[in-house]
Amino acid sequence: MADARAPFTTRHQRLAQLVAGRPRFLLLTRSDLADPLVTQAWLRALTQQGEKVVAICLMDAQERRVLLNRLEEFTHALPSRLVRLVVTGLPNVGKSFLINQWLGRRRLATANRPGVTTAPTWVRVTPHIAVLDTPGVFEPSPRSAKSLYILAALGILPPERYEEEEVAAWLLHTLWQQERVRQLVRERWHVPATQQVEAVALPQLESLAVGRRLLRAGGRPDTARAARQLLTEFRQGLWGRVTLEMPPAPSSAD
Ligand SMILES: Nc1nc2c(ncn2[C@@H]2O[C@H](COP(=O)(O)OP(=O)(O)OP(=O)(O)O)[C@@H](O)[C@H]2O)c(=O)[nH]1
Ligand SMILES: [Mg+2]
Repeated sequence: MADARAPFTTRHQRLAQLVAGRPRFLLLTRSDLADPLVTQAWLRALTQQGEKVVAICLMDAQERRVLLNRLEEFTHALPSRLVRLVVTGLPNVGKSFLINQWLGRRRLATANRPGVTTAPTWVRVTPHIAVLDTPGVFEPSPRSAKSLYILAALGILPPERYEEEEVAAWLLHTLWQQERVRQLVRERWHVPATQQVEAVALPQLESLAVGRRLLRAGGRPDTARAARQLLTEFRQGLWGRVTLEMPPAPSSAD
């Protein structure tokens, strides 16, 4: 499983090698929070690369039913009496949540933060299918500063591994060019459209803190509180449906 808002960065790159030769599905979760047009483009690009891929909002019962029916159809076509599925991916992408929904009860711990599952657990979801829930795993080190910012912004990286102000400033800087996001954030933070907001990230954070009257003693903008609120609201989808990375351009063979 990976996050539809950053399908490249939130995908475990070595997994394809590790499970080579076995059937696998890629689920892009939180599709309700991603830009739908960009998600379509990702699905096309990944399908072209030979992936079996589905974008899904795991909160949507109908979408979950369609997915589970597809998985059941697939496993019933296999010769073995008991099919074992491993659900794997980075932290907080919804692995345990999906398995609970499949079971119809809260068998596994879930929460909207990384690092909830701490040990692999087998769960029998139907007489024919056993599923292994696994703790979210990271690659040994993030590939770049950008990938670290993306993982932090999406709530996949544990909070002790990043500075909230730095990540919120990066997010603002990255998304400020998008008119739709700019308008939403200005409105929510009471920064009038007429007021100049610097394109440089930290002063931007300061303008927003002032807009919401988040001030420290002495009247200085409280950028730490502004950053925390911005990140929380981004993760709740209050900046609109936003995808943080674009798919590769279609190959000429298409
Ligand atoms: N809006 C939205 N929220 C989702 C979606 N999928 C999962 N979530 C939320 O994400 C939370 C995290 O899910 P978990 O199942 O605990 O994540 P996990 O992948 O098991 O995480 P670790 O155990 O840390 O590896 C859930 O509690 C849901 O509230 C989705 O498609 N859309
Ligand atoms: Mg889990």
